Parts: sequence; C-alpha cells; structure tokens
Amino acid sequence: MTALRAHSLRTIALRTRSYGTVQNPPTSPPWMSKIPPVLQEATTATAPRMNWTREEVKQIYETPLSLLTYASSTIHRAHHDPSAIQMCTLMNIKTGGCSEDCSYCAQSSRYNTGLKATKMSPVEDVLTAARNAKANGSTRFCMGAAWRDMRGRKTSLKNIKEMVSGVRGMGMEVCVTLGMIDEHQAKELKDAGLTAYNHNLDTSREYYPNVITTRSYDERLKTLGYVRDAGINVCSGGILGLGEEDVDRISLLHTVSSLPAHPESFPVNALVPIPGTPLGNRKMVPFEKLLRTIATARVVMPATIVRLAAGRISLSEEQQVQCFLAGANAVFTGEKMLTTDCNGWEEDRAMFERWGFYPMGSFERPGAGGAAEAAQGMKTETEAEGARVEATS
Ligand code: SAM
Ligand code: DTB
Ligand code: SF4
Repeated sequence: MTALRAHSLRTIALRTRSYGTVQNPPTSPPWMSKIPPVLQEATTATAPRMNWTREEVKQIYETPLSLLTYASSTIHRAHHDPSAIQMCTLMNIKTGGCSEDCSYCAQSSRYNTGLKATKMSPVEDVLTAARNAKANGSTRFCMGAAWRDMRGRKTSLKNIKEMVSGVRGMGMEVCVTLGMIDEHQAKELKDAGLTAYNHNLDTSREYYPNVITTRSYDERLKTLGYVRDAGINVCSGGILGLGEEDVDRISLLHTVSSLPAHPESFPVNALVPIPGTPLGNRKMVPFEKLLRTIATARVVMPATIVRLAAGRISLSEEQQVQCFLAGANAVFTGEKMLTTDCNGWEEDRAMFERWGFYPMGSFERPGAGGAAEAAQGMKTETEAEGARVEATS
C-alpha cells in the first residue's frame, strides 16, 4: 500500500465515525475515485516517465486542485528536499532593441515601451554583479540578452564565455538566455563552463502564433536540441496569462515532458503586462491556473527544478508558499528581473525563515552533475554546505 493511500485511508477511517460507532473503513473511499489512476500511479513511481500522453497530462491537470497539490507535494518530497529553494539572480547584460515581435516583451523594438536600448555590459560589471548575488545567497546567476539569436556575434560570444567561466569560478551555477543558438555556439558555451541554457517554449504550439510570429516553435525546439546535445542543462518553460486556455497549458506541459530528456528546470512565468506591448492590458492569470500548472509540472517531471519565475512579485506570501508546497523549488531573487521588479534577497530570506525553507546549495539536485550525485536525497544545511564546497573546489 502506498504512503499516500495508507494516509488517505486512515483519514477516511476517522471521518466515517458517526454517533460513537466506529465503522470499518471502506477499501476505497469515494473521493479516491476523483484521483485519476494515472496520478495515483505517479505518486509511487521511482523514476521520471517520458511517455506521457496528452490525455494523461490533461487528467492530471484537471484533478480537483486540493487532491492534485497533495499528490504533487508527495511526489516533490520523494525527489527533492522540500525545504530547499534555489535562489537564482538575473542580470540583463544587453537591454532592449530586439528585432523580434514577442508580444509580451518590454525589449522588442517593435513596441513603444519607453525602454532605452543599451550595449552589452562589460565583463567586469557582470562579474561584480555575480559576486554580489553570491554574497546575498544566490547560487545560480542567469544572464539575459535581448537578441533573436547569436548569428554574427563573435565578439559578444567571446565576452559571454569570459563571463560564464568567471561566474563558474565563483562556485555558482551559470545560466544564459541569448535567443537561438546553433550547435557550435552551444559547444563553446559548454566548454566555457555553462551550467544551463534558458530558452522558453513560452506556450503551446497551437497558441504560439498568436504571441510571436518572427520565429517558429520548431526553431525553439531546435535550439533546445543543440543545448541538450552539447551536454548543457536545458531550462525551458512558459508564460501563463497570454490569453491561452487550459488546453494550451496542458499542451505545453505535454511537449516539455515528452522531450528526449526532461528539462533540468521549468520556469513558470506569469505574464507581467508591459504598457506599450500588445499584451500590456492583460489581467494576471488566475492563481488557480498557476498552481495547477506548477503541480502538474511537478507530477510529470518529478526530478525537474520548477521555477516560480516572472510575476511572483504580484503573489502574496501565502500564495508563493502554496506554490512551494505544490512542488515549485526555485525563484528569481535580487534587484531586478530583466526589465521589471523582482522580490529582493532580504524579503525572500525573511519569507524562507518564517516558513522553514532554506536556499538550495549549488549543484544540489539529483542528476545535475558535479557533486549532485553525492548530494542526492535529503540534506541538512551543513551537509548541503559540504556539497557546495565539494562542487566548487
Ligand atoms: N531574447 C532571449 C529569448 O527570447 O530567448 C532571452 C530573453 S527573454 C526576455 C526570456 C524569457 O522571459 C521569455 O522567453 C519569456 O518567457 C520571459 N518573459 C519575457 N518578458 C516577460 C513578461 N513580460 N512577463 C513574463 N515573462 C516574460
Ligand atoms: C524566465 O523564464 N524568466 C526570466 C528568465 N527566464 C530569463 C525572465 C522574466 C522576464 C520578466 C519580464 C522582464 O523583467 O522584462
Ligand atoms: Fe527579443 Fe527575447 Fe524579448 Fe523576444 S523575448 S523580443 S527575442 S528579448
């Protein structure tokens, strides 16, 4: 009998007492039928599954929310330290002036968002920012550039490689998000020590043309393939609140969980409406949809880091904690997202303290390489520190 099932049966046994008479618990309490068999099976699986059908993902996504989040929480505990949250700091190393028409983005030159385009930041400024992020407790540093792709950007790539190896040398995990890259650029970034490459699918294949027309879904998948083949961890997720529906969120979850390997991390962004963009007037995605997406991601990609990304600043502390309990285990924290506000380190540290969370150590996850294998399973903070030292020395 599974732990979830045993606990559930004990609970029902207590609840079926009536007028002092203790009745025998039924073998399967009626509410259990509301949990689809595919979700019940997922709670006892020991390894990630790559062959989810879209119908199965739909059944999981549509499970009554309290039952879904209880199951996702159980799965989360089986694969991760549920108290550890990865703290990642973003830096926009090249702001604005982008040729693409992503209808959510402050940095597209097609919309009048009032953002001033800049040149790429000098290597030394980036390393100073990374040092500051590390001093504030972040273990991952992610550099973003407002580019469609890396074609013809030889000098920029050279500088970015210096940034990557410099940050890596500080013992931090390093991520970049530079638009589309080819296999050679992926290899160069890997050789420089890159931990992860962020390239979001953003939404379903079906809804995608409503959001972006200047590059295709398949081009995005190609970049993810080059990243994966170069041995870099894939970070790929989506944005909720673009006007998509449940069917699109299910489709996105199905696509990422059916990739040849599950992404190492899955960012869940809630659209931050940017005045001047076509989506500038959209309302925040309902919290229920955000939570359902996080919980489903945790179920279908149990070993993946699920990142509560853009839009977190609009959530209450209690809503954020619900996301962590449902399986989210990473945040962006620091002075800024790319162009918008971010929850700061101090605020996050205080929240973690109140609820019993702590920052995840560098490379402290199953399957992440480095010290990760040694760091599998539950950890105390001291053990995590040991793994950090091991990973960085
Ligand atoms: N130019 C590169 C690219 O598009 O791949 C890298 C930077 S881009 C800004 C990174 C991701 O941030 C986007 O794919 C999108 O998922 C997310 N993002 C951008 N603007 C956002 C917004 N206003 N609200 C929520 N997420 C956003
Ligand atoms: C991701 O999925 N979200 C981050 C990071 N990857 C690069 C970016 C969010 C951007 C939010 C809007 C802005 O600040 O411009
Ligand atoms: Fe350019 Fe990236 Fe913004 Fe699209 S999301 S407009 S590619 S910076």
